[in-house]
Amino acid sequence: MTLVALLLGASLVACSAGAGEPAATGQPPATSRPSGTGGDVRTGGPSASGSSGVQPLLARPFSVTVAVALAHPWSMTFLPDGRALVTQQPGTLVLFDPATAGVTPVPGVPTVVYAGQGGLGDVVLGPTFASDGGLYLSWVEAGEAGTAGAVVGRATLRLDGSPRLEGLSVIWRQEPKVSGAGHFGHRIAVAPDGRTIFVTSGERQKFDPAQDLGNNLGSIVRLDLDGSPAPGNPWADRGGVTAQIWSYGHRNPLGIAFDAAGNLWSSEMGPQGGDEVNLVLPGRNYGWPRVSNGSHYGGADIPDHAPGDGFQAPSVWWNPSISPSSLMVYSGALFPQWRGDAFVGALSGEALIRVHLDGTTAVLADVWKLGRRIREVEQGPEGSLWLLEDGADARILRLTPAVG
Ligand SMILES: [Ca+2]
Ligand SMILES: [Ca+2]
Repeated sequence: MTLVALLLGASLVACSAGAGEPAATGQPPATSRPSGTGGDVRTGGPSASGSSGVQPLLARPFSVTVAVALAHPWSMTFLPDGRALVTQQPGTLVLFDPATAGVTPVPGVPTVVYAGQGGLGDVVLGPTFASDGGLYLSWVEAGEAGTAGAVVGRATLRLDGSPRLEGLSVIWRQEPKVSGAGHFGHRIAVAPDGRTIFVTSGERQKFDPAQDLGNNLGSIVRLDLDGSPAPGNPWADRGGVTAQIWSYGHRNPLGIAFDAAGNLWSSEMGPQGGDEVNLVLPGRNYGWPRVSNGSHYGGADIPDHAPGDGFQAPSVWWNPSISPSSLMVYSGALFPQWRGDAFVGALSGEALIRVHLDGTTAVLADVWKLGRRIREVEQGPEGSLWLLEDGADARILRLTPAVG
């Protein structure tokens, strides 16, 4: 690709997405070096050393098209027919057709607690969706005396006649329900063998529950498709919610995805300067709130991860924070150079971030500043990248290779 083509690609981006940068902000040309945003972003851990191998690019290698405006989108998943389901945090599920930009409400969703970080959350297709229409949704449910907690439900999507959900039933709950409206986590990943699902469960801004195996806050759980604890979990013999837990010591894991080799990765919203990408391994303690490469808001110290401390260190971390909202692993054809890599959406970082995955090693590779808070990254059927912006004036963006 020539320099002219790269610059042309960049100008197309600015026009179509209205992002207004890089030229308007005076920032260095779009794509970052491996060190991220000019050295402010640190990556770490033994696995992240000797990163690079990634050439600096002069412009973004993608063009951005605004597919549709949609308020408060939280999660998106494509159907086999090319349409996509999108959740809206206040409690609406819609069927979006990229061919027409049409948005159709899908009734049958639950009543949700829409407050703070809570509302309607993730939507993912079940392993047998093609034959039975089964899918999983997550949302925040009210408890007694003003408490709340995330739940996961299973339902059937019916596309004969008007699209609708049928047979919604709750299969998993955060326990206990507590006060507050933050750190629900509640993203879902179906295991590659189609026999279990993994759910991220934030620590609800309560800190110590993340170190307590007697609840399922601050953990990643592994469940059978019906929501019961999956056989073979690390603490299966303890029963109760403990039998659900796959890993713990998590703060607010908002992204989770498998790579093609079956490794499980998550992105986690850390405290001040402690955002993470983690390789998720069974029985491991990821350290929150005992250790973090960041500190408490306001600056109070938290010991950093250190070798031999008994806690699983992150594969990649950010200081200052970028607020990772989601994580997906790319497997498409349109960007063959990125196949097998993870993409992270950044809220406060207002960026799309590529993390290069090589086996069980992860290295920060690209940070593309977009000037908008990014709520989720998803892959389209033909291999395009799709972004959900965050907030009331959000848009759904489609990324395709830059012209040239
Ligand atoms: Ca999704
Ligand atoms: Ca620290």
